Amino acid sequence: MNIHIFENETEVLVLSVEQLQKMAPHHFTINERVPGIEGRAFDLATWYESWSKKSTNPTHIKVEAVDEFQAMIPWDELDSAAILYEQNEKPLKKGFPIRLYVPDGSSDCLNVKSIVKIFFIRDQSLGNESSFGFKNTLDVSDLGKQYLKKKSE
Ligand SMILES: Nc1nc2c(c(=O)[nH]1)N[C@H]1C(S)=C(S)[C@@H](COP(=O)(O)O)O[C@H]1N2
Ligand SMILES: [Mo]
Repeated sequence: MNIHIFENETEVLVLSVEQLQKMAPHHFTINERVPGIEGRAFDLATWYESWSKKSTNPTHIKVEAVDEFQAMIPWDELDSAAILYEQNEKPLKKGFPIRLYVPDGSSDCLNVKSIVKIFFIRDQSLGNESSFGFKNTLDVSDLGKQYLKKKSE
């Protein structure tokens, strides 16, 4: 199962889990950031920075899962965000192909399992609140809700 990477709404990369994690400069065991969870993870922000070579950061990321659960998260909440990709040296049993953890996030609900799309978004108007939920039925931030609705029309 591949991971699709977008800049705003433009698909720019399609990667296997192996390709994705090999690009990442900073790996660690996830329990350094999320006590009680085991496995190997990489830092999301430095993955983006080392790949994109852009001088400024996105304003938000949006992640979308196989089951159409999604989350939109302001960049400022992602300081310790990590992508879990391996447990016991094997692919994830729960959350395959990859799972996001957002230790500085506003809710555990942002720890999206089974991510297949990551959007790096530059749009200040999306505001400072994170949002999550199933596609088209988001229940947290009105701004995020409007944005996702607009994009799905
Ligand atoms: N793909 C996907 N990820 C998801 C969800 C979901 O329904 N689908 N639920 C979220 C919510 S609301 C919570 S509280 C956590 C629960 O994580 P857990 O299954 O490890 O307890 O996963 C989040 N990640
Ligand atoms: Mo949740």
